[in-house]
Amino acid sequence: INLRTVYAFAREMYPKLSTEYIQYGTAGFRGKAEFLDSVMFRMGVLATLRSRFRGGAVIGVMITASHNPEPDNGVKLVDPKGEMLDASWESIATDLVNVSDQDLEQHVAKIIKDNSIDITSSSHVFVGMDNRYHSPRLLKAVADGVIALKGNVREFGIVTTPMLHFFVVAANTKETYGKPTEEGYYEKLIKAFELLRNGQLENGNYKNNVVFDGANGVGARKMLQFIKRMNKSLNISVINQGIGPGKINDECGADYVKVLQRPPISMPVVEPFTRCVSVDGDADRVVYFFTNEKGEFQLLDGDRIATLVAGYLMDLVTRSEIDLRLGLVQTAYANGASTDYIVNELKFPVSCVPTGVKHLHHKALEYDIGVYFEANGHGTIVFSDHAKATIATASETKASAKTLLLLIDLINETVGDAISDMLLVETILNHKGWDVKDWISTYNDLPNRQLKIKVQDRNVIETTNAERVCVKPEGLQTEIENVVSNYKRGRAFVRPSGTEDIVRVYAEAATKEDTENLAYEVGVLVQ
Ligand code: NG1
Ligand code: ZN
Repeated sequence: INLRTVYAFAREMYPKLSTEYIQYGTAGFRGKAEFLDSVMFRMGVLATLRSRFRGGAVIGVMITASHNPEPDNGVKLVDPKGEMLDASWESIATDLVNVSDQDLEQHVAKIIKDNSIDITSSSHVFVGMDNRYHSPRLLKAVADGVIALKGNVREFGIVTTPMLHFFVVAANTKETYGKPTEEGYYEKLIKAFELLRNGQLENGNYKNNVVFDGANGVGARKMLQFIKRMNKSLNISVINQGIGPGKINDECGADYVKVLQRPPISMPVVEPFTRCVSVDGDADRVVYFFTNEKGEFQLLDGDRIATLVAGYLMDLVTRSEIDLRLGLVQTAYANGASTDYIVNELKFPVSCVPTGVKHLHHKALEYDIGVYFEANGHGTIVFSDHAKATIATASETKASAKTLLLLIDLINETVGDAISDMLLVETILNHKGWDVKDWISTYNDLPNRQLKIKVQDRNVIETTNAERVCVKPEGLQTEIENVVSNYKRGRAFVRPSGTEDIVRVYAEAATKEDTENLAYEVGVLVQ
């Protein structure tokens, strides 16, 4: 392989247009699409090297800016087991993207040497993208990066982020996880879902219909595909389908609904207490919401899903008379009331980790059954090999264990998957005979508020203790604590965002008014 080709490609087709430093953050590289061509090309190169480094295992590259606005795009790498790119390679990615075109060839040679990569070995890269109009152009750049290093590239076109993770894992497990195709994905989830329904479409308070807000993103398209393949086992009406003038995530989708705590645009008139679901632009996050009889908006976010799932799994494990270690992983953004409920009512072990799925996923792997969710609706459940074997054995005699076994197939263990998570929630509510009223009455959320604060350099803020305590700049934490102490059930923290050039403020307190004031006061301290 001649590394000259890499340089030639880069110079001729993907020149670096901006010298602004960019960093591989919580969700890979993000930015305005027009500056990302060279980033994409180089990530194609890196994915090829990473695949060779991992003995030829498939590496995934997903092109999306998730819940961010339409002009943005981004790219993240998926490691062989479906995990986010290993942290030790994040800095390799950052350095590679920031070198000049002139230095690129030498830099690639250095990565190869430093990591003892056999450049002649085989390499496999899977690429997927969301439905932003600039994604196809950027996908070509990634593919050219792979081709420049003579790797094998397989393009999946428009897919959700969790679908791409699924394909990577399916291919790397020699298809024991599933078939690495779009049909293979639908087939596995729908089969499990319909077996779990077992013909029982309505039960108690549970009604068999939902409204699905697709955020004008890929989730909408894929949900329409699900509907075509399902045996009317769930009536789903899809809004914000992404056809027409609606822009991705614009006044719709999981992030909008969660952060602004209001329904998305284009909501049809529905009966009070109708279950509504919002996913984000690449369908790895999901939240539920509804309006009550007074027309008030009510949110059921990632914390609600986590507690629902945790309680249900615990119940099944107990009834199956098997001994497995269950645990739930949250971040500092989890509503305090949800944590209290899990600890005091469900008596479920909980841990708190820094923001970002990689941290949650990693921690969840420490349990036999690890449930993890960010408050924004990003999460899933992972089962250890020991758990799978134990459940399989018990399923021969216990109906509850048989249900658990089917749930494993319904869950996309590789990463948070909005559609799979939604089908899981639907299954649990159906089995319990619950409507949203039953679900929301398990505990009362504390009012909470997030603010985005623009500062000169967000990285002057450093945190510890899973981001709940600020250690730099000095003195800020004491000031925050002083403010917080004036509020009943008050809690607040600040941290630099890993995906936007801002500092995030989170506040919760006993009343809505207190929460607003607390968030404001902490925001002022940061500015
Ligand atoms: P940052 O921008 O680092 O807060 C946001 C979300 C994360 C995660 C990433 C990736 C919040 C508060 N933060 O990260 O949970 O989802 O985006 O998409 O929701
Ligand atoms: Zn997303």
